[in-house]
Amino acid sequence: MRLSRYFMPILKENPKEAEIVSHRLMLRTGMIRQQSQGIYSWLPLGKRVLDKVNAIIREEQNRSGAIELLMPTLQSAELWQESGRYDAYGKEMLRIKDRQDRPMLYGPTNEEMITDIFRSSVKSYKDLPLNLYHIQLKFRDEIRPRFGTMRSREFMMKDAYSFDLTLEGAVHSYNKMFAAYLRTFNRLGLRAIPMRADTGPIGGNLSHEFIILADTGESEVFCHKDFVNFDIPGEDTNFDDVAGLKSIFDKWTSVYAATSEMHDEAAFNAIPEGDRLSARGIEVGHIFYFGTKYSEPMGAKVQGPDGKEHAVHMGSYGIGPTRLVPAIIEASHDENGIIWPESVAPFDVVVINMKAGDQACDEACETVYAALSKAGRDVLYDDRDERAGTKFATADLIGVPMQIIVGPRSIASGEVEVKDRKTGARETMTVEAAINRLAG
Ligand code: P5A
Repeated sequence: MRLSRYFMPILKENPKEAEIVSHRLMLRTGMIRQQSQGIYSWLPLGKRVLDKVNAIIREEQNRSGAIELLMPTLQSAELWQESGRYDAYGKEMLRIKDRQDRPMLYGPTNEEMITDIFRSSVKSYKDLPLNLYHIQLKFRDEIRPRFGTMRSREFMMKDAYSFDLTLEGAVHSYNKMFAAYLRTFNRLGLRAIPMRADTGPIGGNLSHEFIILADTGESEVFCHKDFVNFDIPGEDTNFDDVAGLKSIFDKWTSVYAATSEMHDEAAFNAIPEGDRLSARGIEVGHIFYFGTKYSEPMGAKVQGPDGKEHAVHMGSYGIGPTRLVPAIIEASHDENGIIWPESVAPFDVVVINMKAGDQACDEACETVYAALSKAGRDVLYDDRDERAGTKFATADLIGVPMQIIVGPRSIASGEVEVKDRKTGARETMTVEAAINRLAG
């Protein structure tokens, strides 16, 4: 991508309305734009990151055996009347009427709709277990939307829904998502801690929130320090291995961790003082087991091996991609801007032409840009007619992991500088060596 032809509306000043660093940096780099309170457009740079986050979420959901579909944002009120949640959900639900005066709503979550899909076609236990997910926009008319896309009214969610014949089956489905979440957040460069959590309007009594520790987080959390040393399940995790997945769950829930709603002061104080961690955190995921709360009233039943009808045991599992992007920034930035983990960086490499218009610089930049693009890297080429200092500041601000700096003096001897955004380490090498280094 040539920056001169791209759309990246960078702000020179720090936006006043932004209270936390991720919100400030997302606005300054032109990743997002507020359209009305708590409702955002994702501009091209932000969209690239969001897509990469979603691709990792999708890969790990698929790996665990979940199956992707896509449900609509608008739902009929009737479904919610069946489950009893239409009235119970309160003012957070945006209620609308269509031209025939039929009550509709902008979905805040999809338990009812997926239960309706399930009951319309699954009739036998032989078709279980089943886990269906989508990545879709949601709307919750939050009282206090704030911190940009961290807590917005319209936001994206990956929501998965599991169906099992028995409680034991449902617990295994829960453990699959538990392990998939540990892998997902780790690949996003984050250490998420699963904590016992309140279930709120979703329901049930088994639930974990996945929390990233950050001073700017909205949740107050309490846990044992040991979490930093726990192993993340590997790529070769067998998601059909019931005992194996249970041991992952048991390990990660073996030491104390709870959000303030579930906090048990006595249990926390039983931890040796030096091992206690009382901190703030960002909830990036939340998983629930709620049994037959929806399947019973909505008639989602299957025939069991005993020939009888059984309401299915269900769970639901959410991740917030549009919250994860700012959460990653909260965890990874410095005074000059964002430092993207490689896995979600909007570009892998930025090529900085210090003197656009200089023949040797232009040619070297074109060579590097073409070669790295051909090698499959996402390359941003800063070919703008701007001062070198402005270009360096932009590259640091937008946080692309590697920079190739092409200046008239060094290119005269066939050399460029390669800079690592995270460490700041710089190395001078030939154009060819730089290409080889960054192509892989
Ligand atoms: C689980 C999937 C649910 O809604 N139903 C379907 C269950 N859970 S939840 O905890 O309420 O939300 C899941 C995740 O969505 C993100 N999230 C938000 N992100 C941005 N702005 C918001 N206002 C917002 N509300 C929820 C969080 O990451 C949460 O863990």
